[in-house]
Amino acid sequence: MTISKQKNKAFFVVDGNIGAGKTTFLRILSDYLHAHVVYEPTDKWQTIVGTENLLENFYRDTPRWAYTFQSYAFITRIIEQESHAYQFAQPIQILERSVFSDRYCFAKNCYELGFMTELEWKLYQDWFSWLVDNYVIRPNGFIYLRVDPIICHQRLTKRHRHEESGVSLDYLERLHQKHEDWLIHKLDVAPYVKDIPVLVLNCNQDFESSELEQKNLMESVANFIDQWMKIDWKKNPSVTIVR
Ligand code: TTP
Ligand code: MG
Repeated sequence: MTISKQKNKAFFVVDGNIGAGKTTFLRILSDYLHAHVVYEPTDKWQTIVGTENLLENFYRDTPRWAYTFQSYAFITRIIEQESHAYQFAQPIQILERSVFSDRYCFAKNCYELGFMTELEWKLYQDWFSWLVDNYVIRPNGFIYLRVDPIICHQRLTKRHRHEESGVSLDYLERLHQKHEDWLIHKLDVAPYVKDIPVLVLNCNQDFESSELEQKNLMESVANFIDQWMKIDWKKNPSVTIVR
């Protein structure tokens, strides 16, 4: 049974560019809300067999590995989310990105830049639509961390994941536009994705080191989830929304 079929479970997705601060945001969020956080499975992309590192391969030779990477990203996200759903009792899960981030930002961008052929893009979209329509999981809301690409660049330089050393400002600008097209303008997205509520948070200001900024952001998230759960959550005392 997929999460979509489990009653009393809701899930929200934190989205944003590379280096926007999603992992940092989720760490803070897990302290504020009684929600279970599922981080992006980057470790699975970095260690697969022996010395093969798919993330590194992807950045080293993107046209060769883009389709492979997107396929594996899809399956590992689902496995990660499902395994957490069974391990934890909290009714709310918050995910770092989802298969929709891949579809509308990363995979699409790869195709547009010529890193996926016409055929690969068609195959990807075909199995993606079929799996999503039949088995996957519609998020209850997206939380979009909106950050200027130049700030993302500074943050990812600070984080220094060695595979990402070649990520350019130009690439971040393209991905930023993809997030805007998808989450703000809703360009070229499936109707059921269009209907999912989006909370947009301006995260340009450093929040890692500012308690006040953290509190403001967390309150916005709590309000967003609260609005969504208005009918149900009071009946369910295990959901705690701290303000
Ligand atoms: P991460 O939280 O690692 O960025 P991310 O999870 O969005 O990246 P990815 O897409 O790869 O998952 O933040 C990147 C770095 O930026 C990290 O070293 C912490 C730093 N940072 C700040 O210095 N100030 C901030 O306000 C934030 C949010 C992050
Ligand atoms: Mg992260």
